[in-house]
Amino acid sequence: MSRPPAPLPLWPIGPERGLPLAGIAGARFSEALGADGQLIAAADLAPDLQGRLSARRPDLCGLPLDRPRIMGILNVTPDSFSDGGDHARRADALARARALVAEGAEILDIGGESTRPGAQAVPVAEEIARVVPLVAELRAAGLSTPISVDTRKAEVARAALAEGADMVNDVSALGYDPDLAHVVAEAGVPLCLMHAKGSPAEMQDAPRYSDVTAEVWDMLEARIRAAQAAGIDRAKLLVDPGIGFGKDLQHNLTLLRALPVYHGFGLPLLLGVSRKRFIGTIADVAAPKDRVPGSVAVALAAAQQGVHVLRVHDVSDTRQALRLHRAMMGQDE
Ligand code: HH2
Repeated sequence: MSRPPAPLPLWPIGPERGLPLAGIAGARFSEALGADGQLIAAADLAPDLQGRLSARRPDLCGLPLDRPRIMGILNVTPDSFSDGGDHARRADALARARALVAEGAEILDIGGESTRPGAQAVPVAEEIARVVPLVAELRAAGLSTPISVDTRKAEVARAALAEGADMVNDVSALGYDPDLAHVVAEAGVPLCLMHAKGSPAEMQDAPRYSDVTAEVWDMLEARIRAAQAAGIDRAKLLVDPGIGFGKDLQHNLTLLRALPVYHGFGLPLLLGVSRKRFIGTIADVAAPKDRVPGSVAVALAAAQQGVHVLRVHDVSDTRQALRLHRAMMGQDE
């Protein structure tokens, strides 16, 4: 299927019009924009596309996806681009996990391998040693917040799931480790498929697309099919256009404007923009930790477009912004 028309989100002023947008309470659309620029009334879209664009998504790890959810990032790496080394010691990681939950993180995304541009792969044993005892300790300490393991590797995912992780976030969309799909299928857990072009080591060496929105669509569609062929239930999948993964500034902006296109899969959308380089470039802010206002601005724009999960470092800032956004949408806390 080539990429379908993109629903145009409505700011909720006046009487409710059109169809619900991706099952987000208060969000609607009455028109969609076709790939060739034509406007199509929501009522004139094919019924199956109408359904995919507007249906409520299945709950994620027990969280209803009728509002954007906050995924707090916990990198237990020495070299992540914005917080590398901050939580490499176990005690610091445990404290950070608790702080993220206290600030309002609804899912924790724990990663033991940096995928920043230029990063080299981490050996499996090393990644397991960074991530898995931390998951076990968090569960032993009674933490009940859902945990996502951010890994491309089957063995890391298997070990983390065995210790109580609830989902897998794969920045290679099953393109790195052929066994990961089977681990996820067997465990029956949710899986985020993120688009990346190339591997972290060389992905920012002049990435090229003729139509980035369509190419990201096509790759995600192929990976959804591959996941299903491996026995993963489609209802367990999330998709993510992979901001900054083999994309230059213009590619990132094009994708951020086109986010509603990806509602055409009928799946939850996850987005990770927090502190990323394009924010520093546009706002002229060199230090990743100083990019919070820009990160929150993009998160809100994404929420407005019906994104279901926002992957962020700065949880309390994002939560405050989302609470105001919900109030403006006429929705209760
Ligand atoms: N971005 C990063 C890592 N994992 N997962 C998804 N689904 N989407 C993303 O955009 C995404 C991701 C990179 O950010 P970070 O974890 O902060 O840095 P690093 O890879 O250097 O650890």
